[in-house]
Amino acid sequence: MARFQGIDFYDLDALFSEEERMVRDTVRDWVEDRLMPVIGEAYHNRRFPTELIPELGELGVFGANLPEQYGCAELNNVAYGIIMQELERGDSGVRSFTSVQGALVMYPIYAFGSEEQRTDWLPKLASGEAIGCFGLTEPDYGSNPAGMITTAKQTSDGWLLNGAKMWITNGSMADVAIIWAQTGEIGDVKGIRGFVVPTDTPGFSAKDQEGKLSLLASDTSELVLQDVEIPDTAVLPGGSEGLKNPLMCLTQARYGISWGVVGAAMACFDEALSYSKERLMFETPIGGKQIQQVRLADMLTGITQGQLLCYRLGRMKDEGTMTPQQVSLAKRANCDMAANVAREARRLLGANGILVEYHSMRHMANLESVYTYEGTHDVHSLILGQTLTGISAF
Ligand code: TGC
Ligand code: FAD
Repeated sequence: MARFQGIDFYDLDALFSEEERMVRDTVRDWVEDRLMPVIGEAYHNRRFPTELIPELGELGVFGANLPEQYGCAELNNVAYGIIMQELERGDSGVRSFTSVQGALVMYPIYAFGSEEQRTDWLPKLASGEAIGCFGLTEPDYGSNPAGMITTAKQTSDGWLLNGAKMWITNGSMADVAIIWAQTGEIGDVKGIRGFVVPTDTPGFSAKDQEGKLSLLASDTSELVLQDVEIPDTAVLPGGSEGLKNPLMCLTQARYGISWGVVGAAMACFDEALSYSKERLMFETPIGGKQIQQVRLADMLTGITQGQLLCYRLGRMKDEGTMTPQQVSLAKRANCDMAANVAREARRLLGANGILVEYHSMRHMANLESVYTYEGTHDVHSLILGQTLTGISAF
């Protein structure tokens, strides 16, 4: 089979720097050579391909936009986005693993952590020697984390954590968890703080979420914190009070997702286009039928719009002008686009489209999770509605 080229209809390649193109080619080759041969089996067997973690570390994809001083690649945000795109071209679970590690674990330690927390954790997380997870969502507080009931009570020599976190990516594999907990009265958003919790602390446990039909090559777990005692040095001391710190982490992760899902859509488009040229029905390739050409034209249009959105968003992030609301628009639009492209690609493939050796159905199933996590499509609609009208409709 031909190596993946990736559709680039508006020649964005011409706008990327040499370094950005090099990053793309390196990660693209790694995905082609190392991930694609195992991803079907891993998905089918519901396992994250842990054997690839050291290679991902060597590639420098974890926290790739954070400083070299902490063992990171210190790339710009466009290059970081390109990494997400190329990884998700392989599988959303592998991109998710990487985004959680970088945007939701390394970023808060870097942005809100003490120097000791940074030097203790960032180099190990950058190399993949340590794995992290991010616990914000609770069983009854998904879209509305402000209501969380996991508590952190101050003791004479530290903190005592109690509660449960749900749907936590990398939860059972993690060495360290960033746990968000209420230090004041329940409902008082100003009391929410982040804690760096080693997962071998007594009272901390993780259990796999069973019964998933999406993101099968990804660890999703429930965390239970029962009288987990941690020292004062485990609090993330920096940033602001309340929910703003975790929401800032979400902005980083949503930015990466906006790029990532374009990669998944590009993979589905590529598969559908080659299939349309090869599959003969009624004695001609199905790609010669007008219905399939409309389908391909719609897919190409969505992908091209998504690529342009990411490119501009990335340049604004590098200039320091990007807003969380602009990220909401990109996350919302691109997840919707990618889910539609994957579904249409799967349909174009006919019965073969439901097989694991083709990729579109795996992407289609994965993208239902991506559409939901990091703020559902509806939540991002309401964020944009509030931005436009000044009225909260939550
Ligand atoms: P609200 O009053 O709007 O905001 C509180 C303060 O935070 C500021 N802010 C943000 N800052 C940075 N980035 C953002 N995205 C921000 N959104 C808000 C805001 O300006 C305010 O600052 P200040 O200075 O005025 O105090 O907070 P709210 O409680 O009303 O919540 C708003 C809402 C509903 C939009 C928020 O709760 C939300 O986004 N909910 C969705 C929850 C969510 O996305 N959870 C994701 C969990 S992690 C995950 O899914 C990982 S999946 C794996 C993977 O990433 O691959
Ligand atoms: P709910 O909030 O219960 O929403 C249910 C429905 O109601 C949705 O359609 C939603 O759009 C809608 N809705 C909610 N509020 C409103 C409103 N005000 N107006 C109109 N409609 C509304 N969380 C973490 O903290 N860390 C992780 O690593 C993590 N990984 C995840 C991995 C996977 C595979 C999945 C599926 C989820 C993960 N999550 C994680 C949780 C994820 O962020 C939440 O699932 C998401 O925020 C939605 O919360 P919920 O599932 O409780 O849905």
